[in-house]
Amino acid sequence: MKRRTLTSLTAGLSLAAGLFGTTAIAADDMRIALVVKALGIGFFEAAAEGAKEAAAELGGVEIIYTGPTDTTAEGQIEVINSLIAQGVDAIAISANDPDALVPSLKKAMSRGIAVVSWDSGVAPEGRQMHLNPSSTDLIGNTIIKLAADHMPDGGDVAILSATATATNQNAWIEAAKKALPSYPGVNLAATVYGDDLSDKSYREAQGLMTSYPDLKAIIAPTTVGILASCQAVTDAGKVGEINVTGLGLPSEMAGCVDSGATKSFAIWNPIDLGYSAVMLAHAIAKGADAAPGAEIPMGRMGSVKLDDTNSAAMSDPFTYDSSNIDQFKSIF
Ligand code: RAM
Repeated sequence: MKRRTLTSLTAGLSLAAGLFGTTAIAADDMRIALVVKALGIGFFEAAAEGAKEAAAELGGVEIIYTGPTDTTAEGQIEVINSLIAQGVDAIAISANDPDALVPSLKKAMSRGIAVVSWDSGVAPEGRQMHLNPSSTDLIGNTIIKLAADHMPDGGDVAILSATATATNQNAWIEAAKKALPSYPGVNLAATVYGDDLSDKSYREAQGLMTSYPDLKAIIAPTTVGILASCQAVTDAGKVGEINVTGLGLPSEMAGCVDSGATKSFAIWNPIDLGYSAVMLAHAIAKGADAAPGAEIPMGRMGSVKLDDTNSAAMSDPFTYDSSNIDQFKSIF
């Protein structure tokens, strides 16, 4: 009897779902939205792979991979509002701005949607927890060291970042500036913004070469910016003069390492990051307590312990150069 009731209920739901053009989901299924800075960025596509891996492992989880077409907070607000309307169970977001998204994410949380940020954070009042890829100070020091290691005589370097409001890049740049005094002779001449758009980043790199003719390195803490800078330096015939470094994907940077435009660069595993973000969003949506000191499991990645801002870090960045790039370029 009970079974028959359940069957007819399911049939009814399927019919209703069919009428509204959606797929019927079982009562304990969960929809987790992985919201990225913008669509079309290789780093986020790799994270989405990890997100899908987590969903398959958890079972009954659907991943909605979404984001605006450009790296703006306005675009992400539209995406968030539509996810609220769809009634997703959790939002895991890499933010284009720490503050601008807070009102819409607060609205999401007030409707019972679990909200976590990952990669690029949201201010604490707009999310339940934040997952950094790695320690901010470590990343800041790493990006300066990558340049300094190849500048025995010191000289000018410039940073080519993503957007001027990106939480992650701004935190890394601040940490890089703090680390600078440990590298005497290395002078940060300018910081410019390519908005994680290839063409804008390329033009900004060209501008740096014009404004600073003695530039020794471009440091781009963005996968889009580092690749565009490598292309600009290559096209300007300055390989060997200007070292392009920062944070990149081995799959995208292999040619730059082969040509010598990039001596070395760093990154953490973006697949693991997307996987971890989904594991955390799932745990919190299921009721895990996101409070300072709490330890939250994230599947094969172990667990993280939240600090007093409900943030945690995944793992250390890894450095790639001609000795190991071939091993990794087909992975991410
Ligand atoms: C770009 C994005 C992302 C950042 C990486 C390193 O893909 O800006 O947020 O973490 O670079």
